[in-house]
Amino acid sequence: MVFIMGSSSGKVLPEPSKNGYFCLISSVVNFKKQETVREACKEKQQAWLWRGRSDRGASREGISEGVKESVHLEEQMTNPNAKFRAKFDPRVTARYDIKALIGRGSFSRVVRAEHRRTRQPFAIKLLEVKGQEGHEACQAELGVLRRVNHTNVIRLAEVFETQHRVYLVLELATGGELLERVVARGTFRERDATKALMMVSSGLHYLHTLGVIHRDLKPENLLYYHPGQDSRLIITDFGLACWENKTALSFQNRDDANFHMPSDAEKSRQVKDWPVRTLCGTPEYLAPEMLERRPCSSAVDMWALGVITYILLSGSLPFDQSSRPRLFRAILRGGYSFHGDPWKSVSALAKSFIDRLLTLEPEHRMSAEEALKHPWLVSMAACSSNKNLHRSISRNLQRRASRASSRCPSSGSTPGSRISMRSGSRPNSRPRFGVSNSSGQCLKIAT
Ligand code: PIT
Repeated sequence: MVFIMGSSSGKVLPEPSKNGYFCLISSVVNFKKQETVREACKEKQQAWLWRGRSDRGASREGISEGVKESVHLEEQMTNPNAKFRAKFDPRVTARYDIKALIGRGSFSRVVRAEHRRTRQPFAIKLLEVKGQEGHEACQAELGVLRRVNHTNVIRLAEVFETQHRVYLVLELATGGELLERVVARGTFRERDATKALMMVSSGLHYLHTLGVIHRDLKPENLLYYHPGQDSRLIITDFGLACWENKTALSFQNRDDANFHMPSDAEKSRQVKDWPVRTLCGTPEYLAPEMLERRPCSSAVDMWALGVITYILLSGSLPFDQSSRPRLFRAILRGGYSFHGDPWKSVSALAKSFIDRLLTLEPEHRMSAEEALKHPWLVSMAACSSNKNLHRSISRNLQRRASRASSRCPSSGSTPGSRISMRSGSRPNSRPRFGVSNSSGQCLKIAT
């Protein structure tokens, strides 16, 4: 079996077509969201912003090109953000004030920005679009984002398109990733897990009803809207999303006047074209039917939700083999267990929730609708264990992180897997735990 692996996140990406390599595959975003880091960078940025303004003034006053060039070079050396700022189309910067780089991937950047007139904060994702297939992938992502409107799904405000770049103006989520928050808290109980999972299931139910399969659901793609306790959780990153086959049918029944039917180009990433050739996603979260190249459906997201639930309650991965062939064999066997810490303290209902999601046969796997009705979620774990799982979860996450870095200290990544909480310590850095090959290139792995 041949798999195409790739990108700095270690995602398994769609295979190249016969006529060339698939360039723009997905938005692989490493986020830097910690306020402390922002504060640390602020001083530098403000100096740079100030100089940016004076530069503009200077050029109006007729400073020579040579001087401008050296100012530009100096700017790039002293401020790494200068480089990405230059990538913004004047139409975008006329409307938005670009504040800081908050995430970076192979073919994308995410910045924090402010609408100049309303002062409303946004996130802007810049996608580099290369070639016909890059264009199609981008249109597919856009096609999904244009249609979604739900509290637990990222919202798109507007889009700017140029020949080689697309700028997605998105709502700004500042509350951090799911796992960052778990670690940052002093306590974490089953009840807290159910709160988060209720929101994710609700977002998934909405997406699946619409006919969208996310295909890259993992903790890094679940962001809290704000830092407060009562924040909603948002599903992000639709770089690998596709339309389910049945969508064509469900579209016929839409009477919503605002509903815009996907064009053929947008629907190009429909599962009917993809199941046979395509393997994409992040290895540890891949459903068995994807590995077997069987037709995939929204059930692949539910499998990933099972993996996320397992991580959320234990800080470890259900399928955690150091090599990909072994990992994939474990997934195909459904070889996970509830042994070790803290599973003794976890309720039978919570385990049943995981079992119903990590079910090998997609037809028998719990759907998002069923998940929302599962007694563990419905009761918000009221009858379940009230044990504080925080210490075990943090310890397991930490263990995993140090194992990963000792295996591959230079890149901070392993050929195998890491549970990812994006690095908050360095702007533009790779995920601290995420899955990655060390080169950040696409690999072919034969199993
Ligand atoms: C935020 C804050 C942040 C990242 C994002 C949004 C990115 C979201 C995103 C990424 C995608 C996509 C849709 C949304 O298709 O740190 O508010 O690839």
